[in-house]
Amino acid sequence: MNAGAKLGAYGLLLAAVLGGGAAVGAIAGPIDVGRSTPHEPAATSELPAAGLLVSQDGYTFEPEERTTGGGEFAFTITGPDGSPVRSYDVLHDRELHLIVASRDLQQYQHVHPERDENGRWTVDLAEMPAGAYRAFADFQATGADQYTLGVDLSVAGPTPELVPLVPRTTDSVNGFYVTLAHPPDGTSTEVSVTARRDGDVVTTEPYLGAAGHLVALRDGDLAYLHVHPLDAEPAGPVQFAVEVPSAGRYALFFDFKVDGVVRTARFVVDAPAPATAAGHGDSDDSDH
Ligand SMILES: [Cu+2]
Repeated sequence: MNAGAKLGAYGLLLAAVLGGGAAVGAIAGPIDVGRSTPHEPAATSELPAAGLLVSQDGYTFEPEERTTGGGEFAFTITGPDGSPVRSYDVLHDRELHLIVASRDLQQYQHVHPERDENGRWTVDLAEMPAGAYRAFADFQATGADQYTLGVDLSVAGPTPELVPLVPRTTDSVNGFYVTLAHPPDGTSTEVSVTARRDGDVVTTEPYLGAAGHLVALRDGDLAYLHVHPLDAEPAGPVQFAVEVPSAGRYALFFDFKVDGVVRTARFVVDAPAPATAAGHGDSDDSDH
């Protein structure tokens, strides 16, 4: 394994690639995002937001139950031939990443199910408050593209009042104080994150083949963003590139490992409008 925490800067850079513009408005999630811009849509969105479809190119995310109170969650990914996929490529150290987030983006779990020889995946989920959830399966069947398929789940019970999602750049998690800074920029959003324990900056341990794992979900429809770690080494700033499909509010969930324990810090940021969109005043040399 790896040594314990070392002193050092600990950061995260989030580069928002704001290319898709309003074209993403054509991809309707189960809940209307209500944020489509009034501008002319860009010609194409080369990287449509993931996680909005339960089935894509013949691959389908099929949970055995659509309600959960925690405990075992079982599902299969069926392939174009209709049978469960039984051969996967490894992405970020795992064959499949399962993310469960509440619709209000207050609850989050990132777990790694186990697969049996028949292609049935099972994992124990922690208990979650009543409400509406979405589960995401991020995987790459051997010989196919990478997909992130999403399905709605519910946790029965009296639903608590909806908590509004407000920007937040600090989080406290199990003795760690984690801060996020992102200097505003017209064409990208750069974010650096520092985790401290007892006032000392800590360096994360390798987790899922990188210095940490970041998932970004869009407020409104829970679009699941493509995130690419830019640094494999935990020492020094940790950098990610996040392909933001539209201006809007995003929740960022940063899984980091220290002393062998994985923890999650949660932030909320407002990504700027794409510089190429008409009427955005911050960039005057756009070529569109
Ligand atoms: Cu994972």
